[in-house]
Amino acid sequence: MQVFFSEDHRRHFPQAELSAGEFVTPYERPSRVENILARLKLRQFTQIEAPGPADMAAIARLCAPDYLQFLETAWDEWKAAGCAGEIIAATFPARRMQMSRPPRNIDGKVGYYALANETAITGGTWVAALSSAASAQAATRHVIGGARAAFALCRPPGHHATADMYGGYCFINNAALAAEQLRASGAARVAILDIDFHHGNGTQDIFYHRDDIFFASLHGAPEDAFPYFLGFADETGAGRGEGTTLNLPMLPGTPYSVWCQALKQAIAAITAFGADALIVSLGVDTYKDDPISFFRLDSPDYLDIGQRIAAMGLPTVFCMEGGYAIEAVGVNTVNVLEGFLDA
Ligand code: 7XA
Ligand code: ZN
Repeated sequence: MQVFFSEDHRRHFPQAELSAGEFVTPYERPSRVENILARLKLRQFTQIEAPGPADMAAIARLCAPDYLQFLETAWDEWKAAGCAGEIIAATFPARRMQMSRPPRNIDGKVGYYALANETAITGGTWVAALSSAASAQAATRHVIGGARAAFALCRPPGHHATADMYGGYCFINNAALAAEQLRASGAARVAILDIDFHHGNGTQDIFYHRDDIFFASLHGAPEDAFPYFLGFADETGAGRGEGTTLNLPMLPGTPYSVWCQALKQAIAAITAFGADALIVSLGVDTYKDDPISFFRLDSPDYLDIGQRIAAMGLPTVFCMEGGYAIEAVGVNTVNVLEGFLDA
């Protein structure tokens, strides 16, 4: 399976994440992909390619222009305002405040475009986010060109990013870009299967009113898990999109036996939808030892997941999302790909 990956991910390496009331080294860090790359090489995934430049026109079609402008210029504005540290959001438009007026002040703007404050922006974030999007675009091009599957080793991840907000370590929604690209290439119906531990609120938000893109997500129940405010089972799509969103939230301690039933349900729904192509938001923070999550999947389970996804028989783009148990992230991620190839 062809892998697309950009070294520019390293340009995004914030030093601080606000977690449990303390500043810690961010869980989402470069060593995650280094571990995945090492495992890919060990398991003879030798076709690893740099993606080339991002298709900016496609990104501009997906995201709000003011949001992209913000991402591109935030660091310079922040520094020009005399801010010493990394960009961290502090003030948000909360209930009954104005949601539609981006402030002039950079501190205000940051809160306006952020959906949470664990995600810092640094001088290299914009370049890294574009390189991650470029990997998703290149992997999708490869599948459009006839390959059965491709793996976009995206970092930073994407599924929390909406068209106009960043957070949850995400800036540009890579899976959404892939879905639109597949649609533009002629796939009439596209499905996104999000198996990351966290609900893909950004992907859901982008496609909530669409009847041509199905979104299914297996995740920690929002009552218990980030992003807390979306991903409930009764969110099923709206307007023309009614019925094209499927949320399968699960409780703390969920083992693979239970999780796998949800996977089967999601696969059955995607099959019934009649998808012509599939994108997998591939997070492995469902792993039992993940430091910020609470499911109990084990490494061999990821082989089984890959096999079940392959049995759908669809052209498939895998986009990397989360997974923070650094020592196991490579084995678990590559197990999904190997399970897919072995099926
Ligand atoms: O899939 N999304 C992630 O893995 C990022 C979750 C960020 C959680 C931050 C909680 N303070
Ligand atoms: Zn996650």
